[in-house]
Amino acid sequence: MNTTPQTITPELRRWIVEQAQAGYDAPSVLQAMKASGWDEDVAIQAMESTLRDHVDSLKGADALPPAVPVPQPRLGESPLYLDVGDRQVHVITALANPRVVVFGNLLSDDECDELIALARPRLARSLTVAVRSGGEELNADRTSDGMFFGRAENELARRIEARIARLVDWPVQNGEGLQVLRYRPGAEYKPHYDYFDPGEPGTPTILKRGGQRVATIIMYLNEPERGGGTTFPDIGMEVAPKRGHGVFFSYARAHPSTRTLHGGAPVKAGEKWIATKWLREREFA
Ligand code: PD2
Ligand code: ZN
Repeated sequence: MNTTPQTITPELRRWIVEQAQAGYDAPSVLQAMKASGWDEDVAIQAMESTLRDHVDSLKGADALPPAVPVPQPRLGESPLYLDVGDRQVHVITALANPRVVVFGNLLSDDECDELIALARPRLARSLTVAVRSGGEELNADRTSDGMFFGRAENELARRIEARIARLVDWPVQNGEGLQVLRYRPGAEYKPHYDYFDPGEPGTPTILKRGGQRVATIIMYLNEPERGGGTTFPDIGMEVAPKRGHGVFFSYARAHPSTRTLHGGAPVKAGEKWIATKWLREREFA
């Protein structure tokens, strides 16, 4: 005699998922359900629909955002130098996955000095984009002082922007203005991703202007005595802050699978100055 009510309750669905997670195969679960009075057809239907829905919910949670095109230095034939019009940039180190390229001779000593001189009077304690509101806020993970140049704000910014556009083959209009940061001894930038977190409520507002960030170039304007490297914890890499050098990395989706977690290690002695250029998917107007 069958006295079990044959309705598929949330409790039953939870139990089915638990059995599957515990490693029981479908015939065993079916057997257990039949033994406790379930009609075989109802039990099969319950298992099928529950497990299909469960797999779909996992897909939704784990789904990667779609990959988008990213800036790419032309490294196809392993050149030692890249001609960017007004100078030959040196290819020091190139990693394919994640795409990380260290460049030398990206900026001249005079350009580094001029950027520092123009930025110094405008420095303020660094803000980061507040992911909740889309505004800006003080961030304890970033203990540097900084400022932004407007894009093409002066002749030097224009020259560097045009050079980078050519270096990584990406429209100059898709770049944010250059940011300059100064780290004093002890200052650091804790590991983070440069893309905007799609899960944060402020992100849709930020993305209206130019879409996602898809690549970063950090340029070193001076040399601290010790410390201050740019670290990539997922790949165990540290880029030395060598004056005139720059590190480029790209991220085709706003997701940790890009392995572009990176940070500015604490400066142990001296000061560290950098200029950062972030590149967007579309025109950053
Ligand atoms: O100063 C750095 O090395 C550093 C590290 C991580 C800079 C940035 N991120 C950045 O400007 O986004
Ligand atoms: Zn960063």
